[in-house]
Formats: sequence, structure tokens, C-alpha cells
Amino acid sequence: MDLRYPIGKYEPQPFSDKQKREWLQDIQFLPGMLEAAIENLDEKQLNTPYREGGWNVKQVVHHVADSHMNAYIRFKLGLTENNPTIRPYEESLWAELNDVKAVPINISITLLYALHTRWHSALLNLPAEAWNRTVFHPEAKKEMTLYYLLGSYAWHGRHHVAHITSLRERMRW
Ligand code: NI
Repeated sequence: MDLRYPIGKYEPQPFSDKQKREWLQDIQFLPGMLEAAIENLDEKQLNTPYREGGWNVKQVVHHVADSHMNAYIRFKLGLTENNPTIRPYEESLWAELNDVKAVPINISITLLYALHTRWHSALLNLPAEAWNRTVFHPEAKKEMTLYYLLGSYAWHGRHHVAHITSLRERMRW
């Protein structure tokens, strides 16, 4: 098994209301899932990489906050502008900055609860056509619908939670 992809890679799905509702629930419940995944881990465990050469548990948690702050902005731009160009960022360098080293992860968990409340609310009760709105990703050189993005971030949250839960299983923590 590839430890980088404990739940596999993102597989885009055709539009359905049922799938959309599931993905929206993934966004809604991610902060609680992540908080449960780190419950009772001590400092040494939090500093353990989830795989050789990978991020440690702290970096994974702070990365989810970094990524989803960007995601929220991408959705807000996509909902209010025509095919806006979204802003890539250097996620591995973000994960090396001092906040990631120095700030306790419960701060990022708190941030995620607040952020996901706003994000989930912004996406609730959108008219069906809103999910066909697009953003342009300049590195992928690709237009992405908001529906595609929703699925990719639903996956992204579960993907990183699984990094931590699969580490715990392997280590019998
Ligand atoms: Ni990620």
C-alpha cells in the first residue's frame, strides 16, 4: 500500500445531489474528524512523520488549515467572479514556517472549526447552476468547476485524517 494515499487518489464524480450532499457533510465534519484523529497523542507522537520522509502529525494538521484557508478563498472568488484565476501556493514551504513549528495544533483545530462553519455555510443552498461555475488553475492550466473542487477538498480532508489514523494503526497508538 502507498502510505501517501491511504484512501486512494481523488476520483472526480459526475454531478448528483446525493454526492454533493455527502461532500458537503465531509466539509462540515472535517474539523471533528481531525480532532478525533489526534486525540491523546503526546508531543513525541505529534512529532512523528506519518511516513518516512513525510510530514509529521503537527505539520499535517497545520497543512490542512493552510490548504483550507486557500480553498475557502477559491470558492468565494469562484462564486463572485467569472472564472477567476486562483492562486497556487508553495505548500511544502508553508509547512516549514515558524507558525507550523511553534503554534500548538489545537489552534489550527479551532481555526478549522471556525473556517469550516463559514465555508460550509457559503456552500449550502446554492442554486444548482452555481456548481458549474469555474475557477482557472494557472499551474494545471485547467478550468475546474466548483463541484469538482468540492469533491477534491472533501477528499483532501479525509486523505489527511487517514494519514494520522493509519499511522496510529501501524504504531498501535
Ligand atoms: Ni494536502
